[in-house]
Amino acid sequence: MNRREVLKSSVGIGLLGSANILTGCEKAATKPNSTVKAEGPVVISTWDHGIPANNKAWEILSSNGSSLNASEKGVMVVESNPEVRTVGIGSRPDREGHVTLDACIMDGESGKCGSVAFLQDIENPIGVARLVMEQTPHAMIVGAGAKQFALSNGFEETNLLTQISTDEYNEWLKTSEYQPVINIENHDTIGLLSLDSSGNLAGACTTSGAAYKMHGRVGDSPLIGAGLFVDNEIGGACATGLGEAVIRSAGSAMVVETMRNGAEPEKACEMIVERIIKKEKSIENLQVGFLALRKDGSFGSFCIYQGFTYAYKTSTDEGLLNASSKFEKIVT
Ligand code: SD4
Repeated sequence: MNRREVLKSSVGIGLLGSANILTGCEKAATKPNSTVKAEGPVVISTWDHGIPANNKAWEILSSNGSSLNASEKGVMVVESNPEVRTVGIGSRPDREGHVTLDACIMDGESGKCGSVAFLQDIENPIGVARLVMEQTPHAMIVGAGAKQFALSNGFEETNLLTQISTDEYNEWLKTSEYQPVINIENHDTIGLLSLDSSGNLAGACTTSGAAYKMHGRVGDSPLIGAGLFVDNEIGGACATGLGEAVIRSAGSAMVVETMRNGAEPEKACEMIVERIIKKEKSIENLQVGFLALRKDGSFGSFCIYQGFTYAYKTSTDEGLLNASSKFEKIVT
């Protein structure tokens, strides 16, 4: 396919700092103030598949459950859906044909976190990450050790490679080109942040990472501070997009620190996106987006290229937002 990408700065045309509310497929008006104020329990999560994740999380939050449970169970819905091709079962494999998963969870109340990376044959890596947090003295377990830990704790060995992924992989092998296309799939990593009725924050992040990545590659999503960070005093943040750039910037931790220094959630996301743009040599094929949820329930998001969506749910409202972006991206 011959795709030419034309980047157009949106700053001059008033899109910077704005979030479009989408309901279903319908676009609503541009919001004048991009950080959304909300009270009481709140859940936000990345991409369109954030909607079912939020619905599950909301069942827990609305019955005074913990943000930790809400975050874990919310993203599990997406991990267990084989139609989501970038998280859990049904994911695209690496270039050697193996589905390998990364996930982490962080609990604001205890300040603890748990993570797994390069985990194979386990449908719900987020559940394993939670067990790492709660039942081991460690914060992160990877590869065969993580699988062994999961199996010994009752997780079942599951073939995560579906027929459609196998067929696509065989097609991919004909060229073996590794060129991730920004936003094309629109159903990426799920990062979810929640605030419960007790005022505690938690977050979870889970992914199969980049399709056709090198065997053994680990992205930002299982790395506390990169793909996810939660500080119960301030707020939480999570990331989606090219993990290598998020790792290089310690992205989510920096978003939280920027909120600590007084920035509103969306502004904090924007400042770290700007830092990444400045640092990276080329941003032509680089998408990074952050979500941030502050302790007071306000939230926001910012990404490099238009097209990153996120879902939110509060006691008064819910929907899908188009994250504010630095650039409009036109694919011709
Ligand atoms: C990774 N950040 O492994 C993940 C993938 C992702 O949008 O979120 N893509 O790099």
